[in-house]
Amino acid sequence: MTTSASTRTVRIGSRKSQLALVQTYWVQEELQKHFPDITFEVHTMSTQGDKILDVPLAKIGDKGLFTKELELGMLQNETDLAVHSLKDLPTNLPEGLMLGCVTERENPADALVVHEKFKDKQLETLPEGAVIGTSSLRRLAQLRHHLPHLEFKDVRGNLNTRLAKLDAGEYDALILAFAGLHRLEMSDRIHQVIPPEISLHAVGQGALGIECRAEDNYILDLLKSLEHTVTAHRCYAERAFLRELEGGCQVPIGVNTQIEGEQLTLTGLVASLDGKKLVKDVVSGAASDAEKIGLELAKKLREQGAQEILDEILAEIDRS
Ligand code: DPM
Repeated sequence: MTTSASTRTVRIGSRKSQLALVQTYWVQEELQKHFPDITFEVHTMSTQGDKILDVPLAKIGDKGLFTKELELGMLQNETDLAVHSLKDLPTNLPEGLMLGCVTERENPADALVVHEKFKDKQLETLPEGAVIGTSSLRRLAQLRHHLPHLEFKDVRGNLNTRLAKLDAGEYDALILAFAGLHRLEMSDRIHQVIPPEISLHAVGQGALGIECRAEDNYILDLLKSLEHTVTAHRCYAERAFLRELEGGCQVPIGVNTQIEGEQLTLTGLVASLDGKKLVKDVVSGAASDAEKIGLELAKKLREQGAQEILDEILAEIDRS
C-alpha cells in the first residue's frame, strides 16, 4: 500500500454549539466535495465563552473568548484548521496562526424577534418600556441612541435558550444576528430585518473565518476553494477598522460595507453605552485597498472623538 499527500487526514477544530457545528459541517462538506481523496475529520472543543454562561459577555473580557482553545489545538498540531464565526475571531491572531480564508457572507444584518404579543409591532413601534434582550454593547448603544424609550436586559445562552426565555415572557423582544437564525433554519422567527440606519452590524458578521497555521501551504491551498473574494474584501476593510480602533469584539462598534464593481464603501460608527454620543462616517476606495479604507475610517472617527468614547467604555467595564 502506498500513502501519498492526497490520502492525508485533515483535522477541523470546532466549538460544540449547535450553530458552530452547522457551520463546521458545512465547511467539512464543501472541502470534501472539492477534495474527495482527503479525509476531513471534525474535532470539537469547549471554549471559555461556552463555559461561562452567567456573566455578561462584556465583563469576561474579549480576547479570544470563543477561539483560544481552538487556536491552541492548531498550535499543538492536534488540528489543522478551525472554523469560526468571523465576528468572534479577534483582529490580532496569535503568532503562528493566520486567517486562511473568508467564506461567502450571509445577510450580515441584525434581526428582531418578538414575543407573540407584539407580533403587530415593529422595532420602531414597540411601546415605552418594552424589554429588549441583548448582551451586545453594540446593539445596546445603537438602540438606546435611536429608541431611548425602550428597556434593555442582558441575555446569554445559545439561540434556543434565548428564544425560550423570550417565549416565556422574560423579554418582549430579542435582537439576534440574521445569519445565525438563518443557518439554524429558524428564519421564521425573524420578525424584522433591522435597517442599517438603526443598527450597523458587527465586524465580520454573517461570514465564516477559517483559521490555520501561518504558512501551512497545504491547508492554505485547500482553503482557497472556499474563499469568497467580495466577502473577503468587505471583511478585511471592517477588520482593519476595528483593529485600528483597538476595539475587542465586545465594544459598541458597528459597520456596513457595500461593493459596487471595484468600489468598496465602508461605513463605521462608535457609540457610548448610554447611546448619547455616536460618531459615524464613511470612506470609499478600491476594493483591493480594503485594509487602507478601514484604517482611514478609523483615523477619521478618531478625529471626531471615537477614542475618548472607547476609553470611557473600557473604564466603565473595569469598574462594574
Ligand atoms: C459577538 C457579539 C455577539 C456574538 C457582539 C455583537 C452577540 C452577543 C449577543 C462578537 N459575538 O454582535 O455586537 O447578542 O448576546 C455570535 C452570534 C453569531 C456569531 C449570534 C448573534 C452568529 C452570526 C454570525 C455571538 N457570534 O450575534 O446573534 O455568524 O455572524
